Amino acid sequence: MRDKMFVTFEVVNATLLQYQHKRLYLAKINLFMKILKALPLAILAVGLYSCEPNDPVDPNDEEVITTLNVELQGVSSTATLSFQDIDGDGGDDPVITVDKLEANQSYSGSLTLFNESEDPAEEITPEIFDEALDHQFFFASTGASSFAYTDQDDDGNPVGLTFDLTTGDAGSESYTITLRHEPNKSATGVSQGDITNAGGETDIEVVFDVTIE
Ligand SMILES: [Ca+2]
Repeated sequence: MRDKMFVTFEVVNATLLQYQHKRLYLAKINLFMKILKALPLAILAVGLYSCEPNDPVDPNDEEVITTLNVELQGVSSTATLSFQDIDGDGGDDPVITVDKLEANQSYSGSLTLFNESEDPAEEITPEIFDEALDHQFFFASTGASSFAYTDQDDDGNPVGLTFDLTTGDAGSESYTITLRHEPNKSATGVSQGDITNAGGETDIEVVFDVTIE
């Protein structure tokens, strides 16, 4: 009887040992799998870190813009408005050229921007396109001409790199084109083109005196 009990105890003990070994083995496999899963993330993190540029460009920096060109495509004519001030505010006066516009005409408009204070000149348009969420152009006229956005950022808000212009009757008007950096696009009226509540910083503001005939 005592022998039998002892044997039974041995068997139970052996089974327990086996069970413990199995648990330990499973725990080891578990740890190995965890390391295996974490490895790609760790490699990715190291990879990302080493891709970090030595001289990171602050995305909040205002752009240096010396030149703004407005290309207008009408039904039967084209017109260009251009502003260039290589040395920035002060110093030399800006060079502004303006084509005459036709009265009561619809134009498809597009903007291009450059930093010509550098050699070679840098086109800024792609940067504004890439950072569309943080930029918006505003258009205003002293006359009957009206502007409508024809582009959108990823949130469905306007940018203004392209737009439609509808001119009014013959006469003289001033168009003001303003580029705001980090405007509040969801503030009242802003996505409709009203600069009043836009906030942010002005990257460039240009006034074109146009003749409509
Ligand atoms: Ca100047």
